Amino acid sequence: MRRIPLALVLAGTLALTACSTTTTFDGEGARSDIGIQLFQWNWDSIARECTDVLGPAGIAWVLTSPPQEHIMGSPWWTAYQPVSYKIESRLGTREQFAAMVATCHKAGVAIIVDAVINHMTGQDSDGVGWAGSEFGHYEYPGIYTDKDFHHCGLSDSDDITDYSSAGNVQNCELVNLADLATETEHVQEEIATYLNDLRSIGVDGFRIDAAKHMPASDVAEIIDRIDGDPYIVQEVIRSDGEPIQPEDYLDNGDVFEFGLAYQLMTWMKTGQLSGIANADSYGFAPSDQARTFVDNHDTERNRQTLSYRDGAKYQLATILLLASDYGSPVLYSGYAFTINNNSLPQDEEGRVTDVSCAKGSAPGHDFEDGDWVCQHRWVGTLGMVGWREAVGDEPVQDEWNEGDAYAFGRGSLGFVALNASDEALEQRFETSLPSGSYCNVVAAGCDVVEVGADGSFTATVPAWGAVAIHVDARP
Ligand code: LM2
Ligand code: CA
Repeated sequence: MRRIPLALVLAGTLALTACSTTTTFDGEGARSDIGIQLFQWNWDSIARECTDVLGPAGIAWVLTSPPQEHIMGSPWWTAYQPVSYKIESRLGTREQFAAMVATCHKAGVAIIVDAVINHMTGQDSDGVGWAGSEFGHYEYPGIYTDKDFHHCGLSDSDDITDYSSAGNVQNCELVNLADLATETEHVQEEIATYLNDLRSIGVDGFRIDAAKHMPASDVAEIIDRIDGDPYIVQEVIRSDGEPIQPEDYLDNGDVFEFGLAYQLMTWMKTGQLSGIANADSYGFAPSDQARTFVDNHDTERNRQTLSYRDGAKYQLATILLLASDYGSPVLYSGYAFTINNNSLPQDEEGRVTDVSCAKGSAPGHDFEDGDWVCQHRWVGTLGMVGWREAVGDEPVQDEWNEGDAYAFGRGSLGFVALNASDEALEQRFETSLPSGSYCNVVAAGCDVVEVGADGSFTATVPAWGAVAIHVDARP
């Protein structure tokens, strides 16, 4: 299994006063290559989750929501309109942020920050940000003035209007968001100062938000200015026929593979789960630089992928994602909503309130707006996190494929059978596992599976469910 090159302070606390001397960690200490996006979780809640769940499960890192000062307002997306680079937001104070980093490190979990660096706000009138900084659309006192922004002149509003033109996509405004002149020395320096401030607190890496909207060479120059060797994953949404593709950014670091997320939804509809064994034939990014996912905060809203709403199907897609040898997975955990813009759980001042998981540890519940879904705690997901750790780098083998069902092993260490249909499936599977008793790790408790001397077992795979066994989970 590919392990991520992160700077991780395993020994816990890195004092706030320490400069950029993060201990470089080459991935040895991480038990898995699995990341998780905890969307809009506040810092105190992430810290607790690292200690209670993520560290014990062997999750390598958490992707946080943007930590910088943002515009006022109740929707979640205020976070994507930076007002300054103060680490002071609805998710918590700088002190709370630093405490989270230290706590997660102690639990063996690295912190990756969502870095919003393509733009500032999209507000046409002047305002005051969350931490009290004044701003205008193209004026951020002490940081940026009008000359630091693009005014592309390619459309009436200066908004992006043409995704077939790289210049339009990279120099015009994404939904009116003031577009930084990322090719300039000054802008690169301000951004790097922000990212290095985060590094000084112990942050291990960055998600580069809206990377498609910046030339790959600008992103490279910014990364060059960052201290040490942070982990980088870039958001470049794949869309066929566009001039800018994720592959253009591979020299800078990893990329999210949106193509796989779209296919996972398709495969759950067509029952062609075995398609994942041929991921390379779909024109996806190379496996060792692909960050795979079932959904993220944007796609669960624009409905281009499955989401928690799809219940058992979503769980099944997550099981397939974690079992696959293509790419390295990023789990997602957010809150329930019916309208994209609303329902972020918050107090009267707008502070995001602490997470408490609303429902049980399996899909199949109805959620109220604002409920924290905690889909990463579902038994099938946590069970497969352990399964992925157990099978390591072993190759896919012993594939079996019939109708809407698909099964495969990873060497002689683990085997999984998935059933994408409304009917339960009783089937005999041939595996390379040693004979003996195993626990089905995607079911609650230990549902025993007996593997015979010839390596085969017979099991009932539930409708829209799976059976997964591995050598480290025995009764
Ligand atoms: C991203 N990646 O490239 C984020 O993943 C995505 O969540 C962000 O959009 C986007 N890029 C900008 O960082 C979100 C949200 C938008 C929202 C923006 C800015 O999906 O709806 O736009 O954040 O907050 C909102 C309004 C939009 C308005 C804009 C500017 O929805 O109508 O445009 O603010 O005021 C006039
Ligand atoms: Ca841009």
